Amino acid sequence: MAIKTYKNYIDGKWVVSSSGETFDNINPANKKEIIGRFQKSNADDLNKAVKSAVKAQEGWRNLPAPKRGEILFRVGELLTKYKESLAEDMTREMGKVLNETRGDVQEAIDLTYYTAGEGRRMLGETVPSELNNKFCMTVRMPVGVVAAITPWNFPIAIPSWKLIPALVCGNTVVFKPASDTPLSAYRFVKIFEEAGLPPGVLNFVTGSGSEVGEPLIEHHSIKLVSFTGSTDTGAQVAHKCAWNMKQYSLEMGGKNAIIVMDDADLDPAVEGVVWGAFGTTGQRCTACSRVIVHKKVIKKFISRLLKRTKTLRLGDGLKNTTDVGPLINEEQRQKVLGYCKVGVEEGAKLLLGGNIYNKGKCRSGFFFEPTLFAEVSPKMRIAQEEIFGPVLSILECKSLERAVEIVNDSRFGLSSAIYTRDVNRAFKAIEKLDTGITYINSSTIGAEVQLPFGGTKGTGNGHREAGTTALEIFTEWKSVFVDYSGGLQKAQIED
Ligand code: UN1
Repeated sequence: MAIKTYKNYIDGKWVVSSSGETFDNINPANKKEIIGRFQKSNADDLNKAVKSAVKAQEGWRNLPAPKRGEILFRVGELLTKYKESLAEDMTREMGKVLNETRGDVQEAIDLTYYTAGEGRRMLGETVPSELNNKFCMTVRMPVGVVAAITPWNFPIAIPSWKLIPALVCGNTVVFKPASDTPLSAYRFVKIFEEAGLPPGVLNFVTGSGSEVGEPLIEHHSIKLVSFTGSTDTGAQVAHKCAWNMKQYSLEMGGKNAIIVMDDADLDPAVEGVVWGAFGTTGQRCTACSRVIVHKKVIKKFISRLLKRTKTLRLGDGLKNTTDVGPLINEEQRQKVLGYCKVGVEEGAKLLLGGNIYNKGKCRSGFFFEPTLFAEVSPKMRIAQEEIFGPVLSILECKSLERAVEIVNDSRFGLSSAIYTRDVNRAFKAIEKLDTGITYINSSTIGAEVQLPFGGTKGTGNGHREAGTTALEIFTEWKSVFVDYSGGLQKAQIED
């Protein structure tokens, strides 16, 4: 079959890059399969995209918000209509199993329906004035042109967290997706086009971080950068934006942990840990990469966990016999392998896995064995650094207080969980765990869109995506004072 070449979307037109070059998008479950060719764009393309977003700004912000919301509702309908084929394309380019790519699209549908309704809410406040005959209120205004820079692990869900609220709030957008998953991003953009989004309101440019991402962040017309990705890149985004007085919202790494107390129901705890650690092949920022188990139950827990983890079947995510797909690319696989070596060197006990998986058809993909390390101590690198792969560290604790200390001894603060049947312990954990998300008797993954998503410390910069909190990122407040006294009234001044 001929390999299709996909274009950029600028000012409502599908156009090739002025570089004249493309890059290949490959299937991580079978690296010989080229899924498509995408534009290797450069600063010139990017400038055109920003220019088009600037041009479209006035018209889009003047369209009443409920009308903007209506277009986005159509996006939700089209995502629903194409859900299955979007999921299939996503599995082919990203590797995670079909059930999870369906979930990825579903998360975008949920987010879209939830957030499109903001077109008829976008609540401000009315508050009393200190003077008679004066009315005070707040209204939300668009920020301007937004840059959306997104990762490959949730190729449609995470872009939806940015594009949908940005657009409903009246901003225009330049969208640069990760180079490992441009097809899902392309299909998402096609849906906006089909839904009737006016030209220039959403622009799509594929290419590398250095050739597209950097000039995008630095472009003087970009008012806000919404970025999800690694903490190192996020820090660079922050520096650049701070220097140019731009706003930025960052969603970065995690080193999420599940606590299993001695009173926990162990079977659901094992299921929750396996789902959190090996779902999406461990490539979620919410993935469970540490489990902290009470001394009294650790032996039993480990034996059940080991048995359960051994049942996981690796393979092509398109097959319904597969539980765990490949990693995204060779670079990521080498990184994960490197961490497994570090774990052994540091003295952790390798219970399972620890290596590249090359059996049968998996030989042609970037597969890695589900890995369990026991006897991990809190300061080891495998207990501190984000691995972004199917590697779980098991740590021991003697009390809830100690378990909480271990969870919080991290530069990240995204998601945490505790398995316990004791309501007092559950509430203590909610109070003490320093993360943006906490689950009781559930895994660290699977946040729902109507709640804020994000984390403390090195995970973010204080913002939260999704929920109504997304509006805090994508709008500016305006405070309005209406004086209907017919004279001059002075606030704060005594007559
Ligand atoms: C991510 O890992 O980057 O909570 C996003 C979850 C998903 C989103 C994860 N709803 O696991």
